[in-house]
Parts: sequence; structure tokens; C-alpha cells
Amino acid sequence: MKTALITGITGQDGAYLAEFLLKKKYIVHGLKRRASSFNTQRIDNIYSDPFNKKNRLTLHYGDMTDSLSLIELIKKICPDEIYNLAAMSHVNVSFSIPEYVANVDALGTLRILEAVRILRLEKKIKIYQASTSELYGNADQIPQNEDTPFKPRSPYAVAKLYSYWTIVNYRESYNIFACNGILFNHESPMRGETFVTRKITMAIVNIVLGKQEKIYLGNLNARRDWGHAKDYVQAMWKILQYKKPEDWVIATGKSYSIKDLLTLSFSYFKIDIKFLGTGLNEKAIVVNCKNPKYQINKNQVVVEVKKRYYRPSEVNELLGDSSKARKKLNWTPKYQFKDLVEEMIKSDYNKLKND
Ligand code: NAP
Ligand code: F7E
Repeated sequence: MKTALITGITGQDGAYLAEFLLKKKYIVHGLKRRASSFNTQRIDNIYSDPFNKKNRLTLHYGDMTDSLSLIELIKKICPDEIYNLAAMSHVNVSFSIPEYVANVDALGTLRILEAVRILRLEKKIKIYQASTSELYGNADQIPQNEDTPFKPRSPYAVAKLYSYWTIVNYRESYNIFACNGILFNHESPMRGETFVTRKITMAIVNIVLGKQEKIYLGNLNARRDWGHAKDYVQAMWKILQYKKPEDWVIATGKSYSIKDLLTLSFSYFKIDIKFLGTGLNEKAIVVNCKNPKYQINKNQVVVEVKKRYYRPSEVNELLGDSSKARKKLNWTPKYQFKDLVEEMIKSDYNKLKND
């Protein structure tokens, strides 16, 4: 039985990865930080009584800003694999708390690598680093692959760039099996509620339920390559099973705009919308609602743009070329964009209809 340590186990990817590794018969340890209210909702379904002898999932308190807790934990568990997923992962929020983001998203990775080195576990432990398509910023090259130059455009991306190169440096300097997964956006019903996909699916459900009139958004023209988190955690595992430590782009190869996402999500409820105006004056109105069950009026404004949700510097388009992973890891995403959006809407509908 292999043992894995997941930092960020309480997040979207941590929850899917823990479930995936448990199915593969791993013993899974998760690092969680102390919060004043429960932060384990996403893993409650796979968590069992810690005193149950058959339990293969254990949670430990720790923090990416606290080297001592990381050294202690890695020493105690001595895992075969570490998946470093913990991060302050919201790009827009990173502009408000850049120093904290550098501490967690950049130095946190250094702390993990140093813990492994100080404990002389370089030969034993493989490390996966949650790198990101945000590293590319507004790249000159579309689609982006492993050779595309990085041009980060947010404190989040700059911190992740430090982590990317620290992983490469420790691989080259100390021969550690350390890899970057450069993952493009991936979503799911467990996505945090302030990322644009989930913000939209929840708001549209609330609009059709008559609980909300409209949704306020930022840049509607940004384009992202959106996949499903379930497909992407499988890639994380495959990256650590490959014969050599390397860096990998994981993406669907298709990009859509926020407007595409809105149009598709409304169409799930048989509502047609139309966009009017540009920039901060852009909005979407209902042109047709084919389902009389919903309390929606023709010409109702359902989307408005607010400056508050614009970023000081935006990444306009991300589109990934994951040919390397498809060929060498035999990884292909199973979910199509439409299936992903449908799954998120259905899940939010079931959650919100009785609220
Ligand atoms: P997420 O839902 O925001 O989860 C982040 C996790 O990190 C949570 O468990 C969070 O704990 C934990 N965390 C934050 N600060 C911490 C700290 N100081 N100490 C310990 N734990 C801390 O993010 P995700 O979508 O699952 O993404 C996982 C990783 O992949 C992140 O590193 C993200 O930057 C990266 N990434 C994500 C995407 C994507 O599209 N989802 C794409 C590329 C890369 P709490 O639950 O207590 O907040
Ligand atoms: O924004 C635009 C926004 O916050 C997507 C993280 O997981 O993926 C994620 O970062 C786009 C941007 O994700 C709103 O300007 C418009 O262009 O859902 P998002 P993100 O910034 O792409 C990468 C790969 C990561 O690594 C990150 O950890 O949507 N947008 N209006 C909006 N975005 C938000 N959040 N809210 C809006 O109202």
C-alpha cells in the first residue's frame, strides 16, 4: 500500500484526489488548517471515524506558512507521494493580499521541498506541484504548451512561478522526483463559489427559482479552457507514476468565453439571452423563456457588468495543448464542457431548490 500526503485536501482538487487515491487503495493523509468553523465539507463523504481501524484517511492540522508543522508531519508520515495542492487560489483576491499569497503559494512549496531535503527523504518521496495555466498570462502563443514562455499577470501567478522554478531547481540540484502539473482551469460541483463558473451556475439557478433577479460579473470576454476536476486529479496521479520527473500541461484544448458559459447555462433552462452594449455597459437580457414554470420576464436584465469584478491586469485567453500528456501519460479528459456545466447546474439546483 502506498501512502500519500495531500496539502489542500479540503479544497476542490484535494477532495477529488483523496477519493481517487482511496479507490486505488492508498493510505491518505491530509493537511488541513485550523478554521473557526468546519472546513471539511468536501471530504465528509469519504471521512470516517479516526478510531476505525479500517480507516485509510487521516487529517492533520498544519499550515503552509508553518515550516515546523510541515517538517513534523512529513517525518511522521514519511509518504511515498506528496501532492502539494494548498494555496490561496483566487486570482482576483491575490491582488488584495499579495504578501500572504507569496508566503503560502510560493514559500509554502519551498518549505515542503526543504522538509523533504532536511529529512533526507529525497530518494523516497515524489512531489507533485499544483502549477497553473495562469503562469502564461497573456502569452504570445495560443495554444500554450510546456515550451510556451511564462508571463504572469497577478500576485497569484507570480507566486506560482516561484514554486514552478523551485520544483525544477530541486529536481536538478538534489535529484528529487518533483514535477509540475500545469493545469488549466478545472471546475466541478465542488468548485469554490466565487470562481466564475460556480458563481454563474448558482446565480442562474437562483434566478430561475425567483430568488435573485440578475448576476453581476466582470470581464465577459475572457476565454478559458475549462475541464472537470475529476479528470484532472487522475492526471496528477499519472504524472507521479511516469518513469521520470517532468512538467506537464493538462488541458482540454477547447476554450470558451464567459458569454458562452452564460448562454449555455441559461439554455439549460430553455432561456435564450442576448448581449447588448460593450465594456462596463454590457448586459444580457432575456429574449425568450420557453418554460412557463420559471418566473422570468421577456427583456429582464439577467447579467450586468461591474467594475468591482474586473482585475487590475487580466489574462484574456488561455487555451492548452496537452499533447505531451495525452501521448506519454495516456491521459485524455472524459468530460465535455457541456457535460461539466450541466453537472454543476443540476447539483446547484438540487442544493438551492429547498433553501
Ligand atoms: P481550492 O479549492 O481553493 O483549495 C485550496 C486548498 O488550499 C484548500 O484546502 C485550502 O484550505 C488550502 N489552503 C489555503 N491556504 C492554506 C494554508 N495557508 N495552509 C494550508 N492549507 C491552505 O483550490 P483548488 O481549485 O482545489 O486547486 C488546488 C490547487 O491547484 C491550488 O494550488 C490551485 O492554485 C491550483 N490550481 C487550480 C486550478 C483550478 O482551475 N482549480 C488550476 C490550476 C492550478 P481551506 O479549505 O481551509 O480554505
Ligand atoms: O476567472 C472572469 C475573470 O476566477 C475566470 C483558479 O482556479 O484558474 C482559476 O483562475 C475568468 C477571468 O478563474 C467574473 O476575469 C468575469 O478572466 O473563475 P476565475 P481564474 O482567474 O481563471 C486558474 C487556472 C488557477 O490556477 C486559479 O487558481 O472569469 N470573470 N467576471 C470573473 N471571475 C470571477 N471570479 N468573478 C466574476 O465575477
